This record gives sequence, structure tokens and C-alpha cells, in this order.
Amino acid sequence: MKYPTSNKKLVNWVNKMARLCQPDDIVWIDGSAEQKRKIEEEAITSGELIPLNQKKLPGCFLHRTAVNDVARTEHLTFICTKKKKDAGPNNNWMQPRIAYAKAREIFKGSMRGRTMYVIPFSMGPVGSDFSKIGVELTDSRYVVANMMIMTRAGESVLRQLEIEDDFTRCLHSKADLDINKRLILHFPEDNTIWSVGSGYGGNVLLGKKCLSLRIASFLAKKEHWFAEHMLIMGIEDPSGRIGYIAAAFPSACGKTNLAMLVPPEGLKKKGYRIWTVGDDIAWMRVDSDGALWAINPEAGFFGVAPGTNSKTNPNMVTTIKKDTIYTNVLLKPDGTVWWEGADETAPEYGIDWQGRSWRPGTVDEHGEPVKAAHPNSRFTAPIANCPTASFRLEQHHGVPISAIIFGGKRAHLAPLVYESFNWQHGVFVGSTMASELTAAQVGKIGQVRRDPMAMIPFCGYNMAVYFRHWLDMGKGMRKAPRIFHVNWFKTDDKGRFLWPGFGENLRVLEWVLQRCFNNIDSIKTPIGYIPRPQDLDLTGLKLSAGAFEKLFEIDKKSWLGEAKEIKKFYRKFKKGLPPELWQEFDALLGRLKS
Ligand code: GTP
Ligand code: SPV
Ligand code: MN
Repeated sequence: MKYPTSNKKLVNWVNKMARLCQPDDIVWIDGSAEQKRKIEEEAITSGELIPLNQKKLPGCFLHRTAVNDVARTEHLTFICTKKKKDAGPNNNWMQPRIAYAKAREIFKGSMRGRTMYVIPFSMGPVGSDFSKIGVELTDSRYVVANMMIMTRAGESVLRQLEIEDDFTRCLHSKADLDINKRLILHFPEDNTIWSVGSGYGGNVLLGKKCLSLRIASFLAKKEHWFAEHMLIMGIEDPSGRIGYIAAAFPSACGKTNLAMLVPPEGLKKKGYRIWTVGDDIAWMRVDSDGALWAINPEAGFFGVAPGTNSKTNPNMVTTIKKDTIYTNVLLKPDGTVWWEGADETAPEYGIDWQGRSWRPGTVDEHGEPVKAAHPNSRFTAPIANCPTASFRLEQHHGVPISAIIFGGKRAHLAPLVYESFNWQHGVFVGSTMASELTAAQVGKIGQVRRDPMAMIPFCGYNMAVYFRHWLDMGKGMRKAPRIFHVNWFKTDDKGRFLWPGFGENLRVLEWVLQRCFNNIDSIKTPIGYIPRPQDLDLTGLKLSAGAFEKLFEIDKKSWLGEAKEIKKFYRKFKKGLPPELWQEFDALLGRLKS
């Protein structure tokens, strides 16, 4: 056979995996429009893709996953390092030898009667110093179609692999889509990912969470850079200066929405403009100027559908009008789609995400309302479709980061915004991040999950060592970004949001950049710096009476309670936790008690 590459390592590996999975056929993805069309047609025939109304939604398809395969399965996700300690208390661990053996049994013959696709892909612009190459083998045409949107895939990557020998080996098979035979395995020491038995996003688009966060975070530690669960956006101020920020919020806490916000009426007159670089992942390096530069390794969005509408996110509504794959949403009779919280009211009739007929008010056998779209239904769309897409997306150098922002859903504790005292304190703030369940979950109000830097499900090694890495990186930076914390989700006694959020969040970002560029004054509190009231521009915004005070209230008693929780969490890391973080902990206690 003639191969489209002279990279022996690649050819040998593809052949070896083919002997294991036994596909009928092997197809190399070249990235051409012609091949894309052919695969889409085959996917329509096989039922993997359902074509949508091509007049209203050109280039768009619908896909339905298996009913028990609708989200990342964290309990079936493993970090397989030789030593358990290297995976840390933050990860499920399996011995590599055992993991390979277990998965091999499931992969054996799993592609019989199917085609194995070879997808060479680059995370980041092909050839950039930031970028990493992966090759995914898969028997899913849905995965192929998604990877062609989410990554730079095909011929140009193969050419790069003639120069650059190394790549992440990503093996995926749907196998029987059996949850009891589902494993998402990472072998950071072998630069290898094996995923079997799933067909859902984060489990199978191996360039995303598996490579760009779990494997990349491991490499980043070794090679002295950052791989983070962060959006990247540019905020162009009225003078034309663009300040770039990177922000880490846990899954479903508002990264996509913030990354492409629309300036609110009150600030519009000033002339702000937003540039979207990325909505989920940031790779960042210290450059020769001593500043931190970032790229988004992805080329597409894999965003949450429910709640997406022209009010919450008009730029996304435009983005997903073409060339988009919808997963697990409702199919309308006219060949368009719908989800809870879409622009239009519910259609009178449709096919729900499980492929059953649906009408508003449909209930299940327990009398519970049936959702038209799964709550984690998603769309996959090219960033290039986005009206606010940054003009620097293809630049090999990325963008310079002025501020890092951490955030979570906290109904009660954290103020709208505060700034850390310095880098070390900022790492403390990130490492103690948490998200709270809101009033919507009866009986669980106030329940907190610790999610440092929004990386708890994604850090590919021991998080104590990851914290050490964060501290060390700060030392090497002459122009380190300032570190902030935001909370859009503080509520009043009745559980209503105190802050309107979405586009209005720009008011907070304006202050953040004022701190970075103009070093305007602030108020010092025990937890960090907060804005002076006159420095937050609230033009045209009507907050309810007392809301502003509440948003910035720092209740020492609650913070002392929080400190107890932080201590419990930190203790999980035993002696591995950097002493600097205990120092910061003690300093916080001191400030709260004085
Ligand atoms: P992943 O793709 O899972 O990583 O999620 P994400 O962080 O990109 O979250 P996304 O932007 O999709 O937002 C999730 C939900 O948070 C949306 O359904 C919104 O309703 C809500 N949300 C986003 N921004 C705000 C905000 O500023 N205020 C309030 N109250 N809700 C928000
Ligand atoms: C997340 O859960 O943080 C996502 C979706 O961005 S997935 O790609 O499935 O991980
Ligand atoms: Mn995410």
C-alpha cells in the first residue's frame, strides 16, 4: 500500500492499531472539501448525521447520541501513570499495563465492518511553536466531521509531520457504545490516548479535553508553559488599545457567553469592541518580552445549546446558522432545530433528542416533563463563523495576556470582582476556586465543589505539583498578568441574581483593564482589592436597591467558614501542597481576624 506520509512512526502505529481493531478499510483524512462531502454523504446513509433544512441552515446536520452517552464520564476517565502518586488525589488512576490490557480486549475487532479514519490534526496553527500535533484513529464519521471543525486537520498536518516526528497517538472506537465497556484512558508518559465505547464530545473528540488539557497540562509542566481551561478575549477600548484576558470558569459557568459578549447600551457610546480568541482552552507561554502570550488551540466551538438565544448570546446565534453540527437537540418538522431557551417558543410538534415524538407538555411515565433537547446538548461550529472572531486567530504568536480571571458560581460568598495582591496570592485564589449549586437545586443550596483553576476534571497529573508549576511560572515573568476573581452569580435573599450578567459583565472587565493599564486606585479588603464605587461605570444600569453594597459585601464570618473548607481541601494533598499556599492561607486568616 502507498501511504500519504513518509513518517514511519505514524505508518507503523496506524498499521498496528488496524491489526488490533480490524477495520474493513482505512481512509486518511486530507482535509479537502471533496472528501468532507463524501464522508457527510456516507454519514447520512449510515444514519450518523441527519441533514437539516439547507435553505435555512446551510451545511448543518443533526446527530443523536445513545441515551446513556450524553456527557463526559468522569468516573470512567483515567490518568495512567506508572506511579499512582503522579496522577494525584485529583484523578482516577490505573496502572498503564492493566489499562492497556483492559482496553485492548474491547478494541479487539471493534472496527469489523467499519472504516478506520486517520485524522492528522494540529492543535494551534500548523507549525507554530505553541502547537502540538495529534493523530486520531476513529470508526465514527461523526467524530471525523467534528474534528474537521474543531481542529486544523488534513494534508498540511501530514506535511508538518515530515519535519516534526512526534505526535499524540489518539485511538478511538465506538465499539458497541456500551457504558460497561467504556474507558477514557490517558497515558501522559507515552503521549497516548485510548477512548472506547463512547460517541459523545469530550470523550471522543480527543484533541479537546483529552489532548489539549490532560495530556497538554502534563507536557506544559515539563516544558514550562500553561495548558488551561480558559476563554481568551480581546477588549478594544475607545482609544483603540486591545487588552487581552484569559478566564477560567468551571464547565457551564459562562466562558462561551463571556468570550463573545455584546457591549451593553450604556457602554456602547464609549465605543468598546470585543474580539473572541477562544471559549474553552488557552495555551500560554512566557515570551522574550517577559509577558504571557496565549493561543486558542481549537478552531471551533463545542458549546452548550440550551439557553443560547439572541438576548443571551446573539453572536453565537449568528455563528451557528451555517456549517454546524447539532447534537441532541429537537428536530422541527421544517428541518430546523430547537432547544429549551431558544429564541422561538416551543414548536407544536417535533422529534426530541431521543428520537421520539414530542409536544410541549409531554411527560414521561412518572409524570415528569420530557425535555426536547438534552440539557447538555451542544453545537459544533467554526470560530471563523463568529462575527467577533479575532483577526489574530491564525497568528503563530498568539496574544499578550494582561489579566487572568478566575470565577465560579457562588450564590453568597465571593464579591462581584476582586483582585489578588500579587501572583502568589493569585495562585492561592485560583487554587481555592469553587462553584456552588444554586437555589434551583432544592436542598442543596450552598453545596460547594472545589474546582481549582476550573481544572479538577482536566489536570493530567498531581494537582499539588500543578500548583507548584503555577507558582514557578510567576517567577519567570517580568510582565506577569494581574490575577482577578469574578462572580456573576451572587443572589439576594430570594435567590434572584444581584448582577444582570452577560453583556453587562463588560463593566467589570473595564475596571480590570483600568487596573492593568492605568493602575487606578482601589479599596483594600482582607481578600483582595475591590473597585472604588466611582470606578465601576454603571451608566444605564438599574440595579435594585442595596444590590451594589451586597455585591461587594465581604462577610468575615462566612469567609472564616470558607477557610475551614479550604483547609479540608488542601489537606488532601498532604505534604505535596506548596508551603507558599499554606502561607497565603495563614495570611488570609490573619487579615480576617484582625
Ligand atoms: P463549557 O462549554 O461546559 O465549558 O461551559 P461554559 O463555561 O462555556 O458555559 P456557557 O457560556 O455555555 O454558559 C453556561 C450557562 O451559564 C448558560 O446557560 C447561561 O445561562 C449561564 N450564564 C452565562 N453567563 C452568565 C452570566 O453572566 N450571568 C448569569 N446569571 N448566567 C450566565
Ligand atoms: C466541558 O464540559 O467543559 C466542555 C464540553 O467544554 S466537553 O468537550 O464535552 O468536555
Ligand atoms: Mn469546557
